[in-house]
Amino acid sequence: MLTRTDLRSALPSPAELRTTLPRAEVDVDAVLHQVRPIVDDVRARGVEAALEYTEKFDQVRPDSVRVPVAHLERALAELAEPVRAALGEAIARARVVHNEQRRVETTTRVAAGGTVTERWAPVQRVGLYAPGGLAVYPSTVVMNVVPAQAAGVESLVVCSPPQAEFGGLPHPGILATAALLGVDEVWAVGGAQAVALLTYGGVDTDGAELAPVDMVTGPGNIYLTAAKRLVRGLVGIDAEAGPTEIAILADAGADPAHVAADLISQAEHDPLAASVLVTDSVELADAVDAELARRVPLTKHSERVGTALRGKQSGTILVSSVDDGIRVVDAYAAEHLEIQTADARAVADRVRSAGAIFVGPYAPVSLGDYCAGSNHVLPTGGCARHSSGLSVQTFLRHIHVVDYSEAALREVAGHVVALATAEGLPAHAEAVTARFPEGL
Ligand code: HSO
Ligand code: ZN
Repeated sequence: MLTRTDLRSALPSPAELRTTLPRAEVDVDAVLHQVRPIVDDVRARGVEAALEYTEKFDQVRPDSVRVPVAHLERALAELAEPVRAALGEAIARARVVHNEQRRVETTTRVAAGGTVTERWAPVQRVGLYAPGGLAVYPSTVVMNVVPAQAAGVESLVVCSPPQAEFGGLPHPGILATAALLGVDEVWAVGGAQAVALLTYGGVDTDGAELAPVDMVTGPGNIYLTAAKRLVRGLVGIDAEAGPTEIAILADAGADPAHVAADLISQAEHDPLAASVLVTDSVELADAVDAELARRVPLTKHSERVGTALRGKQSGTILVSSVDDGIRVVDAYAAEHLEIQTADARAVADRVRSAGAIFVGPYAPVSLGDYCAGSNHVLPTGGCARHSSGLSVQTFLRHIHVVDYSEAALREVAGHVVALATAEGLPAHAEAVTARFPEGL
């Protein structure tokens, strides 16, 4: 079922691997021209424009953008008890992990009387996007909100498209999760119009202010990603999210049933999802294919899964050793990487690029999707080479606070003057010498 690429005779260089390895092509630039007019229109006409696009794309017009709090409370009251308990556990575990990531201020004494303090300040207001449609994931609301709250973000708005079948409200699972997390501001708006409204703010149908945010995070389809790309700079954004990916580095000792189940699990998200097996064992690759052939027809979303597994973004990569396998997964920089080899922890410790690493036979990606305590909003499309998933850090800015006494400035003044002069910026030098009229 998985297309094979045989790299056993010669391993391409890391740069060549980037183009050899299977990967979905997502051309965000290609939809920018469709998204830009929507963003511009919402900027110009605010809520009225956002509601028109909502009617057009979601086939529903909510009474107001902001969802009345009573609807959040009702959704929470109506949430099935096992789901409420599971979300509670997911939230508790994520909070333990993310609260520990909080930063402490550090002050460095650079010279006598001269210090630089690195102070951490949360982004003040954040918009967290939760998709609708096929991808209504309360767990993603958890994964966005928990780090923002742990960072100390004062003001949070969860944004999710209204759904006709829920009377023009976002999915009740999203509303209930927001309530469970203590978020009382939810906007019923989705897509590019949501990103624009979050960025520019507006006035709701009842005259209430919809305050603009400083940052927009959360996954979405290509149009949402394009909108985030357009407003980037005006607001902060997290890494651009593409279709989800799982790579599994496995040796002959891995259980093919587990490997197949995990490859299927992420393929379930999206026909464009990528499931990649990297192994030094042809026997394992054959056994995984047999397991896939057995399991795919039986799984609920078998069509979507089959499309994803047969797509050019998925496949098996045969390598001659686990060492080469590490080189391959490093070049691929998967959103999710499972290590199912002997000494899995030691192998995991050698990997340099992945959104998250799942070690050994009892850490399937599904665990991380919900209840590991780790975050599941992770860089896709190879972005793990330069970016990280959501964390407390995402929602923090550091501010360098420079505090020098007269003596400390005097001590280094000659160097500042020399550098300013060398750069042809005498006014910079004078800003220092002006403080010492009697000379340095
Ligand atoms: N695996 C997805 C997250 C998710 N899974 C949500 C289930 N629900 C991207 O990391
Ligand atoms: Zn998932």
